[in-house]
Amino acid sequence: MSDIEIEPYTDPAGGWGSAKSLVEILTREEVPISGSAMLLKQNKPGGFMCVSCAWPKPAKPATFEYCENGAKATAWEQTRKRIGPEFFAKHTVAELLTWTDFDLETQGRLTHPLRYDPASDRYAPVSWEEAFAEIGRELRGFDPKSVVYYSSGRASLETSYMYGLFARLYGNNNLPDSSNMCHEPTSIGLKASIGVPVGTTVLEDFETTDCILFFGQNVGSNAPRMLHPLQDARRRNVPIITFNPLRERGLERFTNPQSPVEMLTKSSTQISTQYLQVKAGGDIAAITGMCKALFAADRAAQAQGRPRVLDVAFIAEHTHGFDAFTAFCDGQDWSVLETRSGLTRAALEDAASVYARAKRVIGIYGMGLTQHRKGTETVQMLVNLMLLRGNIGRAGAGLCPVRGHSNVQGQRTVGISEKPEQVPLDKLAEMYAFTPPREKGLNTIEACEGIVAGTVKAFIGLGGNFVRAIPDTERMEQAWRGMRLTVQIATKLNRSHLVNGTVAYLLPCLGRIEIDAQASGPQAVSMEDSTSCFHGSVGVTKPVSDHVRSEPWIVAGIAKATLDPNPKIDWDAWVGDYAKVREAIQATYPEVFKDFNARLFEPGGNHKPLAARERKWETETGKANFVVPEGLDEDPDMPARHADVLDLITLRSNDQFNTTVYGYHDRFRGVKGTRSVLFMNAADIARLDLADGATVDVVTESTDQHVRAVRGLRIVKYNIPEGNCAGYYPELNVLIPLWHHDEQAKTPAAKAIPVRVARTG
Ligand SMILES: Nc1nc2c(c(=O)[nH]1)N[C@H]1C(S)=C(S)[C@@H](COP(=O)(O)OP(=O)(O)OC[C@H]3O[C@@H](n4cnc5c(=O)[nH]c(N)nc54)[C@H](O)[C@@H]3O)O[C@H]1N2
Ligand SMILES: Nc1nc2c(c(=O)[nH]1)N[C@H]1C(S)=C(S)[C@@H](COP(=O)(O)OP(=O)(O)OC[C@H]3O[C@@H](n4cnc5c(=O)[nH]c(N)nc54)[C@H](O)[C@@H]3O)O[C@H]1N2
Ligand SMILES: [Mo]
Repeated sequence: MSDIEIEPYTDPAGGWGSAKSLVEILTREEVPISGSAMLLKQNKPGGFMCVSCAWPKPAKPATFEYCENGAKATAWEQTRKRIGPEFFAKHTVAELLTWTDFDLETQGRLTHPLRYDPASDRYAPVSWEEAFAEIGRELRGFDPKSVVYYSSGRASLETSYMYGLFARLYGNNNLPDSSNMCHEPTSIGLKASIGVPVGTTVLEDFETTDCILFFGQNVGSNAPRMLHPLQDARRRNVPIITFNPLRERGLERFTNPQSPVEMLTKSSTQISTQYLQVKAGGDIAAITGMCKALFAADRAAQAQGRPRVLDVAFIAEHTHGFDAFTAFCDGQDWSVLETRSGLTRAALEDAASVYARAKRVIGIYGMGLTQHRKGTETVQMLVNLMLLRGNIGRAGAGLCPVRGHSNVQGQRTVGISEKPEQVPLDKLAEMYAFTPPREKGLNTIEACEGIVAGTVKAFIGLGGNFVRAIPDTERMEQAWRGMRLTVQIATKLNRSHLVNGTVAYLLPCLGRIEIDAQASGPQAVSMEDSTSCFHGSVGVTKPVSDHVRSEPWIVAGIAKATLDPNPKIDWDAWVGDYAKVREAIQATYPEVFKDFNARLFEPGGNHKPLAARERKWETETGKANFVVPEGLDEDPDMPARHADVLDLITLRSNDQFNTTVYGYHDRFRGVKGTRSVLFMNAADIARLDLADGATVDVVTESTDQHVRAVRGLRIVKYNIPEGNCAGYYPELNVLIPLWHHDEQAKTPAAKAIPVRVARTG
């Protein structure tokens, strides 16, 4: 770790800072810059799909269709560094548990299958045959309901289909996914509101939109390629109204690092035309304010005989619940809306009038809306706003939830779901001649509750870093060790591999960028992007070691060792030729995956049909539903709170991918050399008698008896609303109570955690 430097960053997102940061990581991971020819194949038909975010891959890609953080993810996976048996012989698990997330992953790629040896407290090499035999023997001994099959959102459609099928053949729907911690409020909220569980926009919609609303997504760090369509939209003078408690650099200014002219002239584009620093959890109030302003403008227009502001024809033909929603908005008091949102009436009226002038509006959002106690309602509130002017189901308009992992949406599409009703179980029963379990499975929070209660006894992880990503780290780590079996399929070492069950395996797999050679030759895999387009992906580099295996091969290996043979499933044939898995996927979902193999490399991807795009509403009412929120309160069960309690936002730096910490430089926020910081508003610092740069402890304000604390954070005075503070995930996950989740989707409410801050000591 280098010395700590904290100073505000004034350059735009992208630009020279991005180019420099990229060279740094390629050098550190010993990926030759010339070898970055690899990067030229990123996100191109016939090349590999980025392992970072899920932003769509354009049909006409740029020469360099990657961003700083996508290239970092590539370098991180394709590092020359390796950790083999010698490393594990040298370090006990107890010792490794004292290392940081960065130190663990930066050791390099896992090269051998490993089994935990309790006697020496070390991981030791084991053959694949022995590993599968013991895992199979163990799995056969459990009640199927007590086993959890987690996926982290990166594995391909092919692997995911096999994995989901395996869990059901085994006898449960316990298929939690990182999506449970991420966009589950989208899956639930949008399905109930408009009949599809995903966004309704595609990349082309950005070319014709004339207004963008941007809620709670940090584009500069977490989906930087999206800055290109945003920059194009700004060049057409499209207003972008941003709602975010923090002034994020990428939402302010952007220099395209791939434009020589912009780089040489140091020119940049202003991204947001209005920047509304809403309070954490204040979006329901903010959107209610905008709706209220629209209703008022509509009534004024009617009174004066001008054209209506609301799209009354759309509302009448296509929606349900309009009157109740009108009554809800009419019943809200402006002063309460101002307090709850932290925004002025004038600012909200202004935003509403820009929205009302636009014919085609896109609503973009990320974790700032979903990771709340009322996450699902907040997403539905954005839908309500869009419905008022018919902004769903036509070109240039719609909803754009920015998904996280590169195939998280796709995993749901092919059956990774704890909700049996989302899976064509009858079809699976017919195809594979078995009786699929019908009982609802465990989602992430329920799996955690089961682990605490001792009812979950085994955990299989297809990627990810579950123990680090979930809330209540300390409690969960303790409970975790009570499990009998933990199996982790992974590329790099992380903390979840060290907090292990009695019998523990760590199985190294190929990354997507590597050549995956099977019986029929090199294989392609596929994924679904944020805009519901499927893309093929082909590995281009030599595998990191002769002992690593592909994810489909590993899943098949565990399945064969665990299940009785099924004459309808030839796991080996699937592994030998992934095109056969795609045929099975197509047979299971004929409409979604029509001509799947033939269309695998279609430029821009193969878009799946979405009823809402055609204004067909597959909801209970057969209409698009206005959904009235229960109230404006972010946290329904906190008792009247003391003025000293702040709402803590946990978020990502520009130098990480989720729990993968690439380094200690959050360039855009001006923090270098440390992640132990707490961003605070100057007025709060003064009121609580603290000081910029002071060291503080943060303690969760909770209604239960557990003490949750993080000690020794350094205060960074920051432009953030009074009453809010912010710091980094996953280090602060210890502060989130397990029960602090969205009421409907059970997504951990990582964006507004009530805490107290006090000087250390
Ligand atoms: N480089 C990189 N790319 C990534 C990831 C990564 O870690 N690194 N992670 C991937 C994954 S899995 C995901 S889910 C996405 C995550 O991408 P984001 O959705 O951008 O997630 P966060 O970094 O958590 O930031 C959320 C943003 O919401 C704002 N915010 C917080 N609370 C509120 C609120 O109450 N209201 C509003 N309006 N805004 C709020 C924060 O200030 C922050 O700018 O990115 C994906 N892409
Ligand atoms: N406080 C707080 N908590 C959060 C969030 C937050 O904003 N705040 N965000 C939540 C969100 S949105 C998400 S998506 C989750 C993320 O939770 P996860 O998806 O579980 O975590 P990741 O950090 O993405 O997982 C990283 C690990 O994946 C493994 N890996 C990488 N590539 C591959 C691969 O190709 N195959 C396999 N098998 N393994 C691979 C590596 O071993 C690496 O260490 O965290 C959630 N937790
Ligand atoms: Mo995510």
